[in-house]
Amino acid sequence: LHSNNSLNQVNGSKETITTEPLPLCQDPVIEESSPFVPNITLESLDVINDQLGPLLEPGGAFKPKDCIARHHVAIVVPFRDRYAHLSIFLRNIHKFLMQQRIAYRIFIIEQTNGKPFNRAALMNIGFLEAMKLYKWDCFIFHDVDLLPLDNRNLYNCPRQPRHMSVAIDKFNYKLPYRTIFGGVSAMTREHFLTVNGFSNSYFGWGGEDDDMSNRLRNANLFIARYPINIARYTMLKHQKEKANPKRYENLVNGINKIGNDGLNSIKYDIYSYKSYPTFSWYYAELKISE
Ligand code: UD2
Ligand code: MN
Repeated sequence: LHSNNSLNQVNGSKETITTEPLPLCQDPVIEESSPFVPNITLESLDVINDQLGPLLEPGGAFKPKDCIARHHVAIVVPFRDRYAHLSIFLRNIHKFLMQQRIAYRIFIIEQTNGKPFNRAALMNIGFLEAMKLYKWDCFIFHDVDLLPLDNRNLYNCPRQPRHMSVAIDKFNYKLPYRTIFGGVSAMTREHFLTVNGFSNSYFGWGGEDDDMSNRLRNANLFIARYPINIARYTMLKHQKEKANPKRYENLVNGINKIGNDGLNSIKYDIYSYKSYPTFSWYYAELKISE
């Protein structure tokens, strides 16, 4: 409420100027199929930052202007050495998300050189760093090379964890197997805390997503999914990473380690941090060993 005293003095009226409280945002309801067509031509990060920056708050954050967001979503992207994908991802994901009536911020968690890539540890770091900025209710863990293809794919967190990347062109738009949780997945803050985050034991390619799937089952959580015609994605081209030979062994032992391998055991330094117009960047050094 704002009352303008000087105005009252001048004309003697009791008039007050009030600001209506904003309504709560409504999730968009899209009945018909609504393709999102990503622009996958390469553009430099500088140009993307210049183009999209004015539409965003610094650090790649957004909230609707005309309503109060119902969902506060941290988008956490594990990253190293895929700059072409990063700029294509940013150019498209903001365009896609800005129309969803949610408040969100993009967290790019880059691993320093030295150790093999550890996607799961980076997501734990993303969770912890994001929580220092805001008490997000929803976390979406997102491969940098996946772009959504339908506007009905709403980026929020339902009662159960949601596997989002159900139908990817690379897998002929079919779910590879029932328990898959890799690619893009959504968990509430509570879900994530309940399972102690991801395991930090998976260095190199593979297994970390299945380990999370096991953690969820162990906590009596079930994987929800949008229908196959909505949860559609395209994967940008890349070479296949070398698979971690220990991934099966890790998976077998994983269930016994939930309580002491995860959010409560991750050790890292943030080597560098920067707020770019279209993303918040964390350069993280893992202090855990292979
Ligand atoms: C699958 C999963 C992925 C993960 C991975 C195994 C799907 C759709 N995707 O992806 O979620 O479980 O298998 O670990 O099921 N990355 C980098 N730099 C690297 C390596 C990886 O930035 O050097 C990041 C990047 O965000 C990438 C993601 O990690 O998209 C997954 O790695 P990938 O794309 O090489 O693996 P992929 O496609 O087999
Ligand atoms: Mn990939």
